[in-house]
This record gives sequence, C-alpha cells and structure tokens, in this order.
Amino acid sequence: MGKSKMFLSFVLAAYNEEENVLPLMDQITQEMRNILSDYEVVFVIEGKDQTYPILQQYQQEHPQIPIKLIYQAEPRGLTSAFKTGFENVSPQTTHVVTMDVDLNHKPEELSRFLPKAKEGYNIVIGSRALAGSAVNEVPLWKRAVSKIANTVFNKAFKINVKDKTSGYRMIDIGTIKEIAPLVQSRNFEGLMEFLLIANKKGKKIAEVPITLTYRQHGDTKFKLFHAGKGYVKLLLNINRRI
Ligand SMILES: Nc1nc2c(ncn2[C@@H]2O[C@H](COP(=O)(O)OP(=O)(O)OP(=O)(O)O)[C@@H](O)[C@H]2O)c(=O)[nH]1
Ligand SMILES: [Mg+2]
Repeated sequence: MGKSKMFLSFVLAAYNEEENVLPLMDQITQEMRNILSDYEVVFVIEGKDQTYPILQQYQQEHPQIPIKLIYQAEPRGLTSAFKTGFENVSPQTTHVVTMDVDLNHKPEELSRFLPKAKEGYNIVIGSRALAGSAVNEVPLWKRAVSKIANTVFNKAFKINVKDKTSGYRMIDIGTIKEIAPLVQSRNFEGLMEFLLIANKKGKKIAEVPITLTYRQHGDTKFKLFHAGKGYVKLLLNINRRI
C-alpha cells in the first residue's frame, strides 16, 4: 500500500437488526473521525423489520455521511448479501471492512487492523482465538461450533489461521474482486470458503485480537443445523475446486 491513502468501504449485512443499526453507525462515524481515512458504508438490508426505514431516515438526516442502502425483503444468506455489497462499493475503494451489525464487533478496534493492511496483508481477520482476544457472554454451544469448524478445517487444509469463521475482516479490494466471485456458499460457511480459496491462491492473511460481545438485541441468524449442513457440504466439495 505504501503511503497512498486508504478508502474503506464498510460492507454490512443486516437481517432484522433494527435495534442495532443506529448505535453501530454512531460507533463507525466516531471511529472514522479518529482514523482520518475516507470511507463509505454499504448496507445490504434484508428482512421486514424497521432496519431499512430507520436507515433511510438516518441517511436523510446525515447527508454528509456517505451511506448506500440496498434492500430486499427476502433474506438470501450472509455470503450472498456480502457479495451484493462488494459489487456496490465505490470505485475509489482500497479496502473493504466486513463486520456484524449486531454490535458483536467494535469499530474502535479497527485501529489494530490498519497497520497490518498497510504492511501488505491482503486479509486481516479480527480473531477470537489469539492471546489478547476475548469472547463475552457467548453461549457455550456457539463457541463449540466455531471451535469444531476450525479444528476440522485445520486438519483437512493447510491454512495457518486460527479463527476462520470470524466475520470481522479487512480485505484489500483486489482480493475481494478476485476471490468473492469464486465463492459458491450462500450462508455463513462462505466466510470459511473465502479464506480457503484466498489461502490457496497465496494471499497473505493476518489475525489481530478482538473482543467479541454477544448480541444484546435481536435474534441470531446463525442456525446450527443449517450451518452444520453448509460446512459439511463445503468440506466435501471444496477440495475438487481449489
Ligand atoms: N442481509 C442479510 N444479512 C444477514 C443474513 N444472515 C445474517 N445476516 C447478518 O450477518 C451478521 C451475522 O449474523 P449473526 O446473526 O450476528 O450471526 P452470529 O454472529 O454467528 O450470531 P450471534 O451470536 O447472534 O451474533 C448480522 O449482521 C446479521 O444481521 C442474511 O441472510 N441477509
Ligand atoms: Mg453476530
């Protein structure tokens, strides 16, 4: 990257997150005042709660904040939503930031990602599995699922990443454009698939510690049976493709 200026595009998938979107926007705008980078926020909103109208009103009241809203009522899955968002970032984008909209991930921790991205890492992952990481109030079964998924995929693939299912990431735009179209999963397992393909193609991946706090508002979209099926399907077909 050298000294050239970064332009961050936040790509945020929101499925019924009406209680969380405004606090998240406050946190992002505050953090971006500190980071002094140019940025935009691209929301891919699905579901029928008030998330979309709330953000439309926010957009009207804050014309100085660059925000794009993409909406459809029917949910297509997390990875499909991200892909739509990636296709709609501005041309000046140098890096994409993905994060949960439910306040799991803290924008104030972005300052840990920036130096790694500037060093030239293609993908910087906010990791729950490093010394210095913390996970607050997350149910035991959810921790177990991410542990199992990470262990199984570590055994099956040579990939030196501890937290392969984290949705908090900073990715350079070249990597987004190259890898996202190759990802076939539509839901949560697409996070893993993206990394496996990127790793195979020699992309440089770094992890930084984050503190993840469990959602206080709204329902989880992570369905154990559905996600389990997705991971198994991925495990069975990815070898043939990469
Ligand atoms: N647009 C869209 N967003 C989605 C979809 N599925 C999940 N999301 C969003 O993706 C992010 C991750 O989903 P979560 O429900 O937080 O999944 P999780 O973090 O594993 O589970 P929690 O423990 O509940 O936080 C959230 O911002 C969701 O609103 C979808 O089908 N469409
Ligand atoms: Mg979440």
